[in-house]
Amino acid sequence: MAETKQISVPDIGNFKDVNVVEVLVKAGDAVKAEDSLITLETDKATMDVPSPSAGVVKEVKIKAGDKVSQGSVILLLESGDAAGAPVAQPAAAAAVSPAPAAQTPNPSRPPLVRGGGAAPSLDKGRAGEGLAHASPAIRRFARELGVEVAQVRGSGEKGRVTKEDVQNFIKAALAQPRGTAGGIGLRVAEMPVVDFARFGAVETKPLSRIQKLSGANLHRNWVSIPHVTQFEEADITEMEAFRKQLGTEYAAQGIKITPLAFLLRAVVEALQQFPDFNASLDASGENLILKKYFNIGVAVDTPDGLVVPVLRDVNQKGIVQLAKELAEISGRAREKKISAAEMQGGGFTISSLGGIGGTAFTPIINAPEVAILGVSRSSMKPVYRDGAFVPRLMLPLSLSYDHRVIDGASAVRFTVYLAQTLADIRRLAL
Ligand code: CAO
Repeated sequence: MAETKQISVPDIGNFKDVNVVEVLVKAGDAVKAEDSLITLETDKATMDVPSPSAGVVKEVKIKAGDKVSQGSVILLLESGDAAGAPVAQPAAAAAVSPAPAAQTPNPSRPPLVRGGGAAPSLDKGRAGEGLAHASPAIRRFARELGVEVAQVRGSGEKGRVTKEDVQNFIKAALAQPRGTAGGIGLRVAEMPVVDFARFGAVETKPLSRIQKLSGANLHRNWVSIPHVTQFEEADITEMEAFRKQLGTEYAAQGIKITPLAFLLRAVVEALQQFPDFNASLDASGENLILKKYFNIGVAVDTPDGLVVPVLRDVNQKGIVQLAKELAEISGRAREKKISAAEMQGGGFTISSLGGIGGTAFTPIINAPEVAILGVSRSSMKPVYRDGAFVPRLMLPLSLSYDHRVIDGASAVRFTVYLAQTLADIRRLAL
């Protein structure tokens, strides 16, 4: 049975004749318990008065600009339930958000909720929302739509951001021309749509599922991270001699020892010396999370595209063990038998194209990691030593790094250290 109730301003502390800056509902609106009805503003704070119960607004008794105190009638609410929706006192108390309340200039201010009735929720603006003037309800509305209130121009009283302002902001964003990369404010010219068949025979080949998934990530990483690539050459003449020797010993057991197993160990060695390379920026972009574990992703080329399984705790494993795990995990990757969990938790990635060829390349960082090592094919080169050219096997390394986190000097120190470690693999035993 329907019942019409008067909803009035609850206890708002010592405030009297408080300015109504916004009326958020109109006659005919259906509201839920805790929906904001009006916004009040004192010289100290802005507060929303939530509805104590669900119902339909019959008549609004106040307008923006009115002055109200505790007990002033806000509106008539017809509830669908004779008993009225319960006024959830604990929830009402929770409506006073602790963080903004803590920012109230007068800490000895009495609590806003006493006894029954819904409490107004206070909001003085959150960090990052800068000087924007908006009620808690509008802030919530904007947050739900992913809009930063600080970016919205307020058209209300004293530059207050209204619901319409937020809606107009979204409309304007949606009306941006296609080709605008959202989120990072990058505007690029639209890609031309060309009918290639006008110039000769063509065939349409859909991208694989992996290509589509990794493509989106690669694109994001490429445009949002300032990449720099540092090149280096490591003298792996001795390492190769040792690898061949090991290879012969382990071939009987079916274990193939490739240069990548050595690289994994050497990279961990370098990461231990330079912890910033085994790290990620946190969500605020203001802190670096240093990882104390050494999980290394390895890019694996599969018929369906690139996948990056992660080898765990590489610091705790020897070359032979790593060679075994590499063969096993890259084999499973090619058979599409890698789980999502096996591709997570990395701190650094190696992309080795050395089995195929190449002299150098610029790998794309596997965000949120901050660096990736590209490896190309080793070749014999004349190296000038002690007054003469000597033939040495040189391995090209290409380290791409996030320049927000790593500076050029650190990057070259890292690659020099890595090259020295590979040149003298006795260091790996240290
Ligand atoms: N220089 C010279 N030879 C190399 C080498 C290098 N840097 N790296 C590997 N080789 C040799 C190996 O010793 C092996 O030689 P043999 O067959 O004579 O013993 C041969 O090349 C093939 O090696 P492999 O590729 O089977 O093994 P791997 O451990 O080097 O690499 C894996 C494993 C999974 C990383 C690799 O197969 C792969 O998929 N690489 C492609 C990664 C990729 O696509 N990256 C691109 C990312 S960006 O798009």
